[in-house]
Amino acid sequence: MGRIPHLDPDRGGAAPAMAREALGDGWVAFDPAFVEDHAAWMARLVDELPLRQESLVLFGRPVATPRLTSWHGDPGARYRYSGRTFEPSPWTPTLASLRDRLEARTGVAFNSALANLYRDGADSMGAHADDEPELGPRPDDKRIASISLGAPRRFVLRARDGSARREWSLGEGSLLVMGGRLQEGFVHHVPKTRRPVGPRLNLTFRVVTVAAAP
Ligand SMILES: O=C(O)CCC(=O)C(=O)O
Repeated sequence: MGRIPHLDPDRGGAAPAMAREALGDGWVAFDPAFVEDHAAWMARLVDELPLRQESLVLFGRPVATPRLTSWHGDPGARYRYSGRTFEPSPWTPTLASLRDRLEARTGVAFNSALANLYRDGADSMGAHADDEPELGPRPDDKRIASISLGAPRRFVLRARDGSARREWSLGEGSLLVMGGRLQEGFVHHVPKTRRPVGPRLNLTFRVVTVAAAP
């Protein structure tokens, strides 16, 4: 399938547009079953992706991330995060195939994706907003589509001023899209859990500014 060349929201593909729920100055849209056979997709991706534990700088000190990650995208789709710049690894066949399905569903031409593998309940993601400058200055550029495969985990969205809080159980093929100016007013995190949980692979597809070729 060809790439969708523009950012016309929610018009692409045969699937119906996702219903949006307004949240702060942005919105979220949720489909609990976007990917069927999620365990098979996850097994293929874990095999293909160069997932590794990164060291990030937090509060001036190097800290090993409590999860495995890999960053993928079109050439030049760099991403800066907690003091590190990540060059994109190429799309793998399975990742590209999920990206194409996502484009057909959302009408958004995603050019990059961050993969996070939570090995068990001790792995987590701290509170943050996806508001890096690479995601672009216009509100609608900050559109993040999050596919979760494997064991469900809590995903918590919290208003920075404490006025609102929403959470979803994301896993087993779910899709959550965050758009508008949501990232300005809200942070999100995936808490650790003491419950025995299996591995979960999360893929956040993004549109980042592509660096010019040297
Ligand atoms: O694993 C998740 O659901 C969240 C991932 C996330 O917050 C991110 O990639 O920025």
